[in-house]
Amino acid sequence: MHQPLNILFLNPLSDEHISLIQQAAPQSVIQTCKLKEAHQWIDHTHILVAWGMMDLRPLFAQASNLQWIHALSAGVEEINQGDIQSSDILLTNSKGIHGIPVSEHVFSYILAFSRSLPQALANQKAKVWQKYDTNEIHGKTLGIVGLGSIGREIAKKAKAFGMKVYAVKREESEELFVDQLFNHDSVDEMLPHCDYVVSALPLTQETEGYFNLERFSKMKPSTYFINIARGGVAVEPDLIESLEKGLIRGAALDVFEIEPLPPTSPLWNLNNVIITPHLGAMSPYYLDRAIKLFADNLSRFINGSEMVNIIDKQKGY
Ligand code: OXD
Repeated sequence: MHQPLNILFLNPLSDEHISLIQQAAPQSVIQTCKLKEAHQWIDHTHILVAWGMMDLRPLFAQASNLQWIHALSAGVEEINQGDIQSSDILLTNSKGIHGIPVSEHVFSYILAFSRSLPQALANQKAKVWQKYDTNEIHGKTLGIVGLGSIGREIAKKAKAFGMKVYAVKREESEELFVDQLFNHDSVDEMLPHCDYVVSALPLTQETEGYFNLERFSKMKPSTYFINIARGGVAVEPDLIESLEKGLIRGAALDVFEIEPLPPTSPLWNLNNVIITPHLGAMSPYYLDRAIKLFADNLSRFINGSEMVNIIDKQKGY
């Protein structure tokens, strides 16, 4: 490929990031801008790098040279819509770089519940010195629904804590850190045994509403539900009802059907819920990892070798 390759980034880049990309593609011209400014550059753009929650459809009619869209996130559900979904433009994501921060985030929730940290913080605020219930996660059962790179990192850490690990995965595989594998047909056999259930599923047509009242009813009244995937994999009114009726003990939620979570949501007022604003994957090292992955795929794109993280746009992951 000899003509300049125009790469448009809808995110700022450091000098180190730019030089990493230029090492992979010395003939590239890199432009960064905000989504609302992208129309100025899009008609000359060959590769567009964006976030999965950006709706790029308004740009698409002008994107006559576009060959590849890369998402800096794992989720691509906003990008993968309408004409973009039906086009033959390549779509890739940043799967594989989330395991460390998301698994640490999950364990911050699990340990917080187990050691009653929400209670500790409430007491501290009120200057109350009073003992409260504490527990151990050693020997408890963790059910991970969706065993990709994030799920596997959660499983590995769970084993280090001495937990029993169950996981739901579409296909059979040899798993080092999982005691028992289930599939989507047998998930309901797993749920009654879990002390913690972590949702790590991508949001697709098949997984939308996966955790509904029926599934929450299968869990124990002492189970904590954790969602670090996408809000849409759980039916939020069903989750709220399960929390209010005590079908489950609590929930830790990083993702919601509507984000930001509206102030009117009953979830804000439930004292058995921990809410974080969709930052499970965030860390000071996120962009470095994402750019490294992109630069590696860019060399593959230029050399015509097999690229990684290509999204099947019909399946959505
Ligand atoms: C992602 C996320 O999709 O962090 O990357 O939610």
